[in-house]
Amino acid sequence: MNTMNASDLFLKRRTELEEEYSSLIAKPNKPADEVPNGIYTRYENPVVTAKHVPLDWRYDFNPATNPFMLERIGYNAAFNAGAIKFQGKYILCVRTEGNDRKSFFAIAESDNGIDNFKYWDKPCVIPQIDGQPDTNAYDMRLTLHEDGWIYGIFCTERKDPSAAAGDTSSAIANAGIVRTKDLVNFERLPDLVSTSGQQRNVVLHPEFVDQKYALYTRPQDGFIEVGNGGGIGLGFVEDMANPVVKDERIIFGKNYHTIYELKNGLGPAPIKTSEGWMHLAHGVRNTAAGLRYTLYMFMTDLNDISKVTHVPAGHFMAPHNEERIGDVSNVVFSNGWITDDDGKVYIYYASSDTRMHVAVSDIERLTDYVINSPVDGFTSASSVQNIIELIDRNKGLV
Ligand code: M1P
Repeated sequence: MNTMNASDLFLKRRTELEEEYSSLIAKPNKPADEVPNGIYTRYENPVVTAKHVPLDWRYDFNPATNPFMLERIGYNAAFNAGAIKFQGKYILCVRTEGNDRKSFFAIAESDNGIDNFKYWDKPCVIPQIDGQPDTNAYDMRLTLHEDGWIYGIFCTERKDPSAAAGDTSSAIANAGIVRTKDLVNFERLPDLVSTSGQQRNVVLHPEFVDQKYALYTRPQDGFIEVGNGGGIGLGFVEDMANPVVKDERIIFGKNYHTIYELKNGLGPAPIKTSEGWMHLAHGVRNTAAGLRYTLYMFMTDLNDISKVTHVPAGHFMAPHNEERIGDVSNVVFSNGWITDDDGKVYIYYASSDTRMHVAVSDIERLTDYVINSPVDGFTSASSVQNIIELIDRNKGLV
């Protein structure tokens, strides 16, 4: 017979929850147990998950108002995080999604970039535009711009005002913009104005280009359907307080029978290297089992950021083992990476719209990968040719 009284039960449950939470946050991470491909090393444990959401965001700790110690607010996922090194800490601006399907931003920090990520005390408060609240906000890219501000560009989604009566799912996606100096106080700027029907995956370039702000865009015709858009665009804005994109044009489009056949969108802001601007992006293709999102890399010219100079064939990273399963399965997506002064690169990526992971590499090997991997010849025969050239070199035949 259970002799525990209500207060003992409450305390027991609270203790169990706190112990489980503390051990999750303190859990060390280590390189995954597999021989890496040499380009990057995946780490074993996800770095942020819905279970990392602090307990006081979930439970009412007052036994008088929550005698059964029930979870009052549930969280479904923690994914697609922007990233930045700030005051010596590895910072993720995590797309945190409640059970109510609303995404919001919350900062999690770690001392070493690979484990012990801990959410800050409260989620980010993003000021709203009068009369146009964001119904859902997600996928923030953080860019420390040379003007001194940290900009956050995110997707703001609202119901399509022209949706037919009874249509409760058509939406309009655009780029929302905030800037901050401390990642706590955010100044909301007007949403991006562009000629495209919708925008997602908009990213600010960290340097001025001809005294203008340069923005990578991903114009698309509809919320899901990219139509004639769906590639990586580049446009310019004179003043971020009046963000009207001019001269937007696609610098890297979609291509038949590639990993970016259906959609092609930039990930985080590019990294400047001696060889060019290094980019991480996601490509989407369709399959009988639904869309498949993989990551790939490319490089643009240091002096002309619209000029794509190198694109290794195929994906750089694809969903692997348990990464394949989640709310939207068969997806890897990245909108954040951090470079240390010694050249180490922390690639933060989400799997299947559910959890965050890290893979570690460095500028030198990523540059080698981007510059020296064979390019896509867009046919099976040219892929075979790439393989034969490699074999012949290995056999000393050329
Ligand atoms: O579900 C996969 C991804 O779908 C969208 O990305 P994109 O606009 O490139 O297709 C976004 O909703 C993204 O958050 C999500 O991970």
